Amino acid sequence: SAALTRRVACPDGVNTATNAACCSLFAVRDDIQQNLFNGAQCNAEAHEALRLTFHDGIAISNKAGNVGGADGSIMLFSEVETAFHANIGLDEVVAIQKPFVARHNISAADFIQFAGAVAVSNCPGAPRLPFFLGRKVATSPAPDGLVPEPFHTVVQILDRFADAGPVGFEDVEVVWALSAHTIAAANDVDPSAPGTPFDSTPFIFDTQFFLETQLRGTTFTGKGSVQGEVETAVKGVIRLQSDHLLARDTRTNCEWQSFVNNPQKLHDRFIDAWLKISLLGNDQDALIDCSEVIPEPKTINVQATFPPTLSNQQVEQACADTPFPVLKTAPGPATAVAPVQRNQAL
Ligand code: HEB
Repeated sequence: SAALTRRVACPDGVNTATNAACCSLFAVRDDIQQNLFNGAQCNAEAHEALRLTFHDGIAISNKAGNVGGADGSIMLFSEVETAFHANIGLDEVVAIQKPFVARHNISAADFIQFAGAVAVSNCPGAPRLPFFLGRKVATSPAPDGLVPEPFHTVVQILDRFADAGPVGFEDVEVVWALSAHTIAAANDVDPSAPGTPFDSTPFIFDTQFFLETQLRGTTFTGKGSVQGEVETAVKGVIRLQSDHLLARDTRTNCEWQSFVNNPQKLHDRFIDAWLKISLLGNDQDALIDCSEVIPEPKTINVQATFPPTLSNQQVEQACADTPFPVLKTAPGPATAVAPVQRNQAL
């Protein structure tokens, strides 16, 4: 109907929006694209912005009465929460993001999720994430122990997600959410190798992460054998023990494999899982849909490929129902994947 499509002119004189409340987000978007993501890049700051959405959102427990969630507590009570072991490294991210919140009319709760959605839009191949405005704002810090660690068991991780919010997450939804590790690196798992990516293409939102984690591990990047890390199949890449185990556990292995070379599923399910994370502690119906402010990501057309010299022979087949897809091997010799650098121009 006309009522649903009618747009309002924003006070900035440039933009229009379906809801006037979304107007202020255009300036926030333009500021972070320029000054946080260094010209709309899928850089380390963008990766960190996505990680922050998870660490703020997941800190809610059904057992403890569903206080918190995506409420900005990780920023508003950063002295408390960034000292938690699972939040290692996020003190810097929060410090970098705080001035943006200060100079715009937006809550920390909304800003964290908004910045994460914009960040993902900078990564070629990514889905366009939805953004809803108007979250409840934290009045106290989250308790410690609610953010999963890479050295946790599969049962611990699945139980934690199942307890996040009144509805919780199903086992398959945990796999969906982990698509985020396709644009990710670790700085603090092994501090001797900062910026070590989780797959060979940390600047592209593709399915390589699901493929590469299913390969037999043969080597460590960095000093190796630290808590939460297992061997990787690809030089220059780090594999979290948690990702390795979820790729192999009977509760999650077929779902994991189903993402390999399936970018459409990657899009659809990541939107579902991430939206849920971004709304934890809130009622979607009480928020305003401002998704139109999120940029449209660049599309890509890539086939999943085994990294050079590797093939179906290196697959540690875990899913009993379906054979692993038959895929080509990328040409050339095995070279080490480069670390993700801070302030890297891509
Ligand atoms: Fe994540 C990163 C763990 C989930 C997103 N991770 C990360 C790391 C770790 C993790 C350990 C590294 C850190 C450093 O720096 O060192 N996760 C984890 C676990 C889990 C997870 C255990 C559960 C299973 N994530 C997740 C999710 C998300 C994420 C769900 C979203 C959604 N992460 C992320 C990102 C990153 C990470 C984005 C990257 C960051 C950078 O690059 O910096």
